[in-house]
Amino acid sequence: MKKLLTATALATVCAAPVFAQDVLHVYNWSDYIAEDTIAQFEEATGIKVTYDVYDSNEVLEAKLLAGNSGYDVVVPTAEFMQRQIAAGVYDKLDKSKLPNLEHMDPLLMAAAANYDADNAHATIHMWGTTGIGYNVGMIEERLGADAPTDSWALLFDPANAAKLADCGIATIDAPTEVIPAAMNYLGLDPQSTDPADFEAGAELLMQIRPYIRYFHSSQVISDMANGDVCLVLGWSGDMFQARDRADEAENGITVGYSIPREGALQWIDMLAIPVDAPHKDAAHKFINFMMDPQISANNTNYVWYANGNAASVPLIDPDITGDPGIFPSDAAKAKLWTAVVYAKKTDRTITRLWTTIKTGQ
Ligand code: N2P
Repeated sequence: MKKLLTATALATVCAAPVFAQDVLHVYNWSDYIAEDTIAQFEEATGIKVTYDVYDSNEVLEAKLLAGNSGYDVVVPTAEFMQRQIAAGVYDKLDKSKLPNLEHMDPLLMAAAANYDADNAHATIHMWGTTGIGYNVGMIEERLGADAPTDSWALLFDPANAAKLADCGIATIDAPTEVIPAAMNYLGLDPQSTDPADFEAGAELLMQIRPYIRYFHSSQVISDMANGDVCLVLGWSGDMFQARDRADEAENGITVGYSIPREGALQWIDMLAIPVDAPHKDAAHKFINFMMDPQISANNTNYVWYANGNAASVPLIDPDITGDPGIFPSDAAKAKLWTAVVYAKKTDRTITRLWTTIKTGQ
């Protein structure tokens, strides 16, 4: 009997660490990974993944700041991440467990290091732009063949928005991306933190507010693909996913995406490990797996976003590497701006204005 007890106790002790590393909780943006990546990771490592999604940095931030989210890997946008690092939300990466870091693009990692010195806390998942998705046929019907589909004027000129209201205008629910876009159209600095500039951007948004059908960051993909909306202020890859879905459905809808000629926000989304993550070893395995060139290319080929992995580029579909909406020309790149890390006070201004815009009063 005594022997048996000892054996059981021993088994418990030995089994515990194995079980502790056996699962992984990932919290990622919706529509942001190839459909078979998780299954491939589970098969390669024996780790069982619980996978949840969100579509807003604000939602992710609230969970992380509350603590004990239970998540092991999360995907914050870099400027949000910088603030979260300062708040002590993330653990440093153990780079000895991430040999695939060698495949990352040094220039993009340097850009990310502006938000996280030495890339100590995170690596890149994907990057993209916040621009204009549109239904080619519906826009042409209402505004003619020379509709300004390459300009913010398509949306922000109230005369255009009024004519497109019936086919449906939507925007992502991302105030720190949408209000600066309006500022950019007005000729103001989209990186400004002057409250008067945010007020001006919000005022412009209020002018087109009667023509906006809704504010939602993930619904816009299927609605654009189905022709339920015709104009979206949205994320590059999501609009390409909409185009892909429409093409596959052969529903006669052609979706376009443009980086407006006035400029657009270029953002970088990161893979990071919360400081209270329960399964840190598995988290490193996952992040390393995501930096495998083939896995990284598979993800890009599925979600239509550029990744940060230099070695994956030759494995990416030429339709994607050749698309100026995903891999912008140098001229377009010169017009892109990066996000500002806002102070609390600025955040409050933005939140207040956004509430006004959304409620329309
Ligand atoms: C994925 C959207 C992620 C882009 N659907 C947000 N930075």
